[in-house]
Amino acid sequence: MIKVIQGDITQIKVDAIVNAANQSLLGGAGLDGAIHRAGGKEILEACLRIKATQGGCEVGEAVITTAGKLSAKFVIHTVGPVWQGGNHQEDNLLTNTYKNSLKLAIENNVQTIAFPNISTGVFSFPKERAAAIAIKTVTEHFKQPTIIKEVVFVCFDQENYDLYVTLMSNLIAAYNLEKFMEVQSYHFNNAFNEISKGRKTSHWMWFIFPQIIGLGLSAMSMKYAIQHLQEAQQYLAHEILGNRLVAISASLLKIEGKTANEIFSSPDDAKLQSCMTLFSLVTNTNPVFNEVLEKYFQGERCSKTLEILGINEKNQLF
Ligand code: AR6
Repeated sequence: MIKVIQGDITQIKVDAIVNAANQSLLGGAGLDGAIHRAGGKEILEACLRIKATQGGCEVGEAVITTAGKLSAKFVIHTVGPVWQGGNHQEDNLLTNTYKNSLKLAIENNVQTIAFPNISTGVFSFPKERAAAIAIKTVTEHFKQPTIIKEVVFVCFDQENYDLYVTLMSNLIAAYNLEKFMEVQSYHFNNAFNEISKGRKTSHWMWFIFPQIIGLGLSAMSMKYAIQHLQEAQQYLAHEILGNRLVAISASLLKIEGKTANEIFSSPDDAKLQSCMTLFSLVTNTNPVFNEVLEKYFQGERCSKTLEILGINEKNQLF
């Protein structure tokens, strides 16, 4: 699991916190100074022992010490690159700080680890670029089996926090849309054929006509729930998913003389209303969703969906 919080990393209760150190390992300004001050002299003594045996720490590498008086068990000291314009291996070296810290964490049986925004202070690495590298490297890590249960990105300043939140939400949205792409590769054609013939006969409602989270409790409905209006917007803007939803909704308009219940049965007729309600609310949406609501539900939107989205029908619609 990956978490993003805003705060002081010296106060975080995890197995290991990561320090944005320098090659001397003797402490410094910024976070490095804060960690040594809060953790006490034991940390510096441990750093000195490492320095005596290996002479310091190279850029991109990491070493581990006690966390002294801090509530973490360990401090992993890693040395980020100084930003020199981007043509001095800065991206690779920053990637290595995250990779090598995680490697060292695993070797020491660390399961929860907190990272600061390495190199983005004194070392002046551009914050957005650094955030993208940090998130990508940690996300890649979780694609392999690992003993790490939780990575916490601890952002000190507002700018970094906002950047991490935005990048993480985009990543989650992309991941969610990928789920729909995968399942629809097996089921969309079949669903489209059934609707074209005027009768839904198999199980595909959740991932063909997606609905807002909170309507259903089944594992399927949770897995394919849309998290918020912004995600519905991204779904509709997706070249394949958006066009498919519009196409299958438009094919509903061609059916003559049947109610939603006769096409979908219960409760999928209600799910259709929820889905159409959700997508009708997307900014600059396609008119087809309102047309389906008109044709099958007398223009009435799903009240539960409106409630979950916090929309007052009287104020916003019609
Ligand atoms: N908790 C979390 N993050 C913090 C904290 C804190 N208590 N304090 C600062 N930050 P920096 P660097 C953030 O300068 O750029 C030292 O002198 C801060 O807002 O500490 O890798 C070392 O000895 C920033 O986003 O590290 C090196 O010489 C991030 O931590 C050099 O600075 C990193 O800022 C390393 O520079």
